[in-house]
Amino acid sequence: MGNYTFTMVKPTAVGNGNAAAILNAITEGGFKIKAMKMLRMSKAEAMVFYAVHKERPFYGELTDFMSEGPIVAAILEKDNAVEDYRKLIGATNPKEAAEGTIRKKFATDIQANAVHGSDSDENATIEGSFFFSAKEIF
Ligand code: FUP
Repeated sequence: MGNYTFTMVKPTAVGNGNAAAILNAITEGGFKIKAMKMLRMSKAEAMVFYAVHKERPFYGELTDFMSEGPIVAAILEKDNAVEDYRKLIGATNPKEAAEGTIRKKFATDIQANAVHGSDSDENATIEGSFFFSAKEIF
């Protein structure tokens, strides 16, 4: 069990002014912020980040969406971080997300689902390194 996960507050949630409320829910959920930045991904960067989904029918739309405005990227620390964070955010489709989860509260649909959360320790490391250099992680 790893102690780190990686998250992004997605463009719609940032655009709706919900980034601070989401970060508050994350820290209230027991996660420490080890690294954080606001940036806009290029389409090319989004295509690299989501390369695991390149055969999926939603790949084009997803990478357009993720590059249409700024995101907040962060590395989070907690015991059992990956699993606990996925519990805090809820199911990918907000219609299936449990009451009280971040996606239930802030997501509009399966694409604009408010936040990303890594699905494994290995991907948490890969995704964190995509956005942060060693001197940006505390
Ligand atoms: P999650 O790990 O919960 O973020 O979900 P997935 O890895 O299954 O999906 C990655 C992203 O693809 C989701 F955040 C939203 C997007 N997606 C769609 O846009 N349509 C779909 O049908 C499924 C996922």
